[in-house]
Parts: sequence; structure tokens; C-alpha cells
Amino acid sequence: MVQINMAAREIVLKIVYYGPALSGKTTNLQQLHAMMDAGSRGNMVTLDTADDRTLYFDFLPIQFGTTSGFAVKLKVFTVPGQVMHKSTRKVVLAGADAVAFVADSQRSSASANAYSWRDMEANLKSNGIDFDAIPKVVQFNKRDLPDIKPLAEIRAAWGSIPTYPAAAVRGEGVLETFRELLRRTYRNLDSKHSFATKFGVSEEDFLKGVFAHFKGDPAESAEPAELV
Ligand SMILES: Nc1nc2c(ncn2[C@@H]2O[C@H](COP(=O)(O)OP(=O)(O)OP(=O)(O)O)[C@@H](O)[C@H]2O)c(=O)[nH]1
Ligand SMILES: [Mg+2]
Repeated sequence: MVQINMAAREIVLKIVYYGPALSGKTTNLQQLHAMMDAGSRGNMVTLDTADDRTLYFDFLPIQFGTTSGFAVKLKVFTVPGQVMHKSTRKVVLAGADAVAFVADSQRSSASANAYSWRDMEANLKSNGIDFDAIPKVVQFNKRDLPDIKPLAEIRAAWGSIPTYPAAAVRGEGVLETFRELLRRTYRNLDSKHSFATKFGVSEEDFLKGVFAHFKGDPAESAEPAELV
């Protein structure tokens, strides 16, 4: 859960990338890491099996300042998607402040996506986290592959939950997903902790603070046409 340290003027947030096996969670973190300037990111920790499947988690620490002098630390994790790692997913999800759900857009992955979404809901609840209230964004990854669900169909099915198209392997849609998640995280924090008035950190200040450290920051989320 969010840690706010008034004396050190510092806030620590935990963000978790969740989703079925092979959907591209680790790839999202690798791309975020590659796009950041070296001063704001820490080393990315990856615990893999031999065939590149996440065994325990990936971890990417990000640190930035805001114009009001507040330091923000983001601890970004991925869970291992393979079904057998259920208990690990629950542990990694503990204390999460926001979740990015990475779904695989291929039609053949629909049931794996649905299974993983329900698994996330159950694991959030068993960690005492309010599933409805936690900030979340859904990314439909692998838009570069054939036989994917059209975005219109996806959005009709997901209703009010924001969905972002991506081809994470090409770095497309990765920042857009992250930006929307951070925006929602900020708004949630502000409503719970009056962030803007108490700490003098506005939404713009918060988002600018982090996105100043990314190369090729996409301006307000214009959707790359080729992903639709
Ligand atoms: N075609 C295509 N392949 C992708 C995309 N994103 C990731 N991949 C590939 O999909 C495979 C799995 O990606 P990972 O990022 O390791 O998936 P994961 O969700 O971390 O998988 P687990 O750790 O097992 O849960 C890798 O071979 C990636 O290169 C994409 O946008 N398009
Ligand atoms: Mg992985």
C-alpha cells in the first residue's frame, strides 16, 4: 500500500503488471526500462526460467522528483503468468496500488485472458484489496499478429475499463498504457489523501515528473493508427 513519508517528502507506490502467460508483461517492463533515462531507473531484476518464462517476478524501480520537491518512487512488478504459479502471483500482488492487465489480443487467447482476469480479482480480494476501487488499465497486446480481436469488439466487452492497444515487442502502446495507469493512480491517491492540496503535487506535475524521463514520450494518448 502507498507509503507517504512526510519528513522525507517521499511517496512509494507499487504497480503490478498482471495477465496470462506469454501475454507480454515482461516485454512491457523491458521496453519501459529501455525508454527511460539512466538516472531515473534502477536496475531491472528478472527471474527467468531457461525459456524466458518469468519464474517469480520482474522488478523495475523508477524514481523521479516533482516541481514541488516531492520524490516519487515507483516499484513496478510483473507476475509470472503460467497457471502453476498461482501462489506467487498472490504474493507479488500484495500491497499493490495499481494494476496493468496485459491481455493477448489473439482470438485463441480469449479464455486465457478471462481466466487470468478472474484470478487477479480473486488474488486482489484475498490480499484485502478492493477490486473495484484499485486503479487499473487493460492493455490488448500483440496487435501486430494476425487473427486478433478488433478493438471495437474489445471495448464493447470491457465497458468502462480503459483498454489500450499495444505491440509491446515494438515498443508501441507501452507508454500510453503506463501513462493512463499513472493518471488513474494519481486521481485515486488524490481522492484518498488530498494529494494536490496537502502536498502541492498536481496531476500535471506528477505525470510530467515521470514522463520527462522517457524518450519518445507520446503526447496525450493519440492511438497509433496501425494498432487499431
Ligand atoms: N508478436 C508479438 N510478440 C510479442 C509482443 N509482446 C511480447 N511478445 C512476445 O511474446 C513472448 C512472451 O513475452 P513475455 O513478455 O515474456 O510474456 P510474459 O507475459 O512475461 O510471460 P510469463 O512471464 O510467462 O507470464 C516473447 O517471445 C515476446 O517477445 C507483441 O506485441 N507482439
Ligand atoms: Mg514474464
